[in-house]
Amino acid sequence: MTPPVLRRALLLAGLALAYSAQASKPLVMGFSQVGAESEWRTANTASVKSAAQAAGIQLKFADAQQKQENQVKAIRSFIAQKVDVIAFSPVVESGFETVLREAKAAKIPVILTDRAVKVSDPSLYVTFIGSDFVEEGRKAARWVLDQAKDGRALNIAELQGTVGSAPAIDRKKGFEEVLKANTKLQIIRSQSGEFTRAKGKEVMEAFLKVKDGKKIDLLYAHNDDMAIGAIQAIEEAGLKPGKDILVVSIDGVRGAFEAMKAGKLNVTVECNPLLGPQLMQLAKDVVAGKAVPKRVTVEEGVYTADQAAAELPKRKY
Ligand code: GZL
Repeated sequence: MTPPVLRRALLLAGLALAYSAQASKPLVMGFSQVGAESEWRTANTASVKSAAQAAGIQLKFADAQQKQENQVKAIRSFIAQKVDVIAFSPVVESGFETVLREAKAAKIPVILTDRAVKVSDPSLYVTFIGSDFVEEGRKAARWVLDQAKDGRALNIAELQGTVGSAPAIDRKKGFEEVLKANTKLQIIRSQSGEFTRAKGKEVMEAFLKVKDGKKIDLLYAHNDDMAIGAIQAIEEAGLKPGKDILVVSIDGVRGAFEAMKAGKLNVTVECNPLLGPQLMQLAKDVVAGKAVPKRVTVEEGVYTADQAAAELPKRKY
């Protein structure tokens, strides 16, 4: 019969071992990424993966190839694997409520990164870290207003991002909100280029073929990749991008700085993809039960063609 003192010592030793094993077990994060559609996304994925490694977080990474059903499947899989935390960038705003309720029922905290969701119950996610897309749209429109200070009229073509996605909805909203200050500035063509170079080029080719007697003076693209595709279409139509057709876009990726340096893009509104380090710290705080803000924003600037050459060597993505 083990004496009570020895029994208690063995129990405490067992508890200490169990605790230290638990404490040394790496935090496991399930991450569902939109896809690999743009330079921005590539930089965002690299930031998430390198930050997870630096933070000692075990990352289960799933690329949804821009399909919502793949994101729902990935989140369900993370729930089944009993990860400690789920993080994802929702490809579109709606249609995630059911699977987020499943995560809540499984007591797995969810962090939104990059893009937001529309849900009836805000407790379905703990926090959202990402840019203010409405403000990005406003910044783009403010540059356009400045170009038209001399009273000129501008016909605008708009390449929208993925239909139903937060950046596409909000960048359009912010742009139109500011643009209405000048009725001579009119959006005459608008269609989704799905945030990709290929689709951006294809849609711009179609814009340029429309025979309605209206000349396109300016292109507003919701991301640099579509702008770069459209620039190719403009050149193939025998026009000078950045001059015959002014080009305004969003993201601030390296390709945009190269296009500005070449005089083919006029301005890019920065959208910071390097969310990895902040995301990993949020995950650790959430799992440790610490209070975190419901909304975490990121710092971003606006870069014009005259700044491109000096800025290019400094760009981190
Ligand atoms: C914005 C991000 C958008 C980028 C695009 O935070 O969701 O998706 O602007 C990317 O380049 O495809």
